[in-house]
Amino acid sequence: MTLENPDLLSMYETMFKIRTFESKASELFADSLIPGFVHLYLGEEAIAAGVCANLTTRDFITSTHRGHGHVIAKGADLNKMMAELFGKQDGYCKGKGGSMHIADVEIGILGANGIVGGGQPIATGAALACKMKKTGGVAVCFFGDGASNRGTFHESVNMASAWTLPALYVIENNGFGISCSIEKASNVTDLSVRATAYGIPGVTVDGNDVLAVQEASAELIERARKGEGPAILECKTWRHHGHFEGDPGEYKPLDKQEEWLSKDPLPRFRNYLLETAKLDEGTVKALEEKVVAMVDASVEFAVNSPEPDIESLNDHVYA
Ligand SMILES: Cc1ncc(C[n+]2csc(CCOP(=O)(O)OP(=O)(O)O)c2C)c(N)n1
Repeated sequence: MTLENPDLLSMYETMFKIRTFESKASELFADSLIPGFVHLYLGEEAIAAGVCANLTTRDFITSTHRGHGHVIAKGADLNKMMAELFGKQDGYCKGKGGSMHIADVEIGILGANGIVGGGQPIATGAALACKMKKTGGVAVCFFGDGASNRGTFHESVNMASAWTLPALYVIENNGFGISCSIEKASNVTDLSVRATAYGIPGVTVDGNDVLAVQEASAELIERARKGEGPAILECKTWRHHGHFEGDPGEYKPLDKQEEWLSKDPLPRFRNYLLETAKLDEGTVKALEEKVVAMVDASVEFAVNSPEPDIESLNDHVYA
């Protein structure tokens, strides 16, 4: 499928929104304005943007501890996200969940998740619901290479395959589970080969190439929608920062870090827009300025939001 310029620009907007929101979060965390843990998606933006370009509100996603990119790409509200990061009353979880618990069920965001692999059975259940209710929706499950070694991965993919569920399992292979390299954790080069064990398609793409991600996921999502069952998409990528903010990431080999920085998905796609899609620089710059203003506004919203009332400490915590 050839994308028209408005769709290309919209994917770039998503990527730039993630980059700007997270760069700001990194600064604010360093200034001690954001409490708790923050795991950034910087460098991996093309995956969420490329996959979610094929989804609508009837579709579901599950996310991870590194979830800002997924939820932004699925349409989450930046104000409510930033307020949640600040631990403020107007955040998605009224300030009680933080970065790893952002959810918006109305638009199909079934939650970031602090449990590695926790989204896999949830997405499988959502896919089963789509099938039983005949909504035509699909469930996309994002997770890392580390999570692809959990039992929940194998159980979920096997069930989805046996029941021909409309699910897509997206492995974001950034080379590390915390500081443990994928080479130490697995004996296969392309994690998508695991699909063979479940009799479903498995595809590996360059996760820093948003067009490759969009194209491969469009095909796998379309076949899931048509009732042809689940698939695995492995996107090879690299996280620019450490595992969490504050981790210097010294275990990342410098030559690899440099090689991947040269394949940064944002300038790469920006160049494509200007040179191949022939968009004019003014249009792209105007969009970038709009996004920067949105992110700045989200910080102002979060700063001005009240702290949660101490009386509400136990509200909405237990169901
Ligand atoms: C069930 C479980 N085990 C261990 C952890 C601790 N932990 C947090 S993130 C992480 C690594 C995850 O690696 P990966 O799935 O590759 O995602 P990435 O951080 O690279 O995006 C681990 C082991 C956890 N949160 N949950």
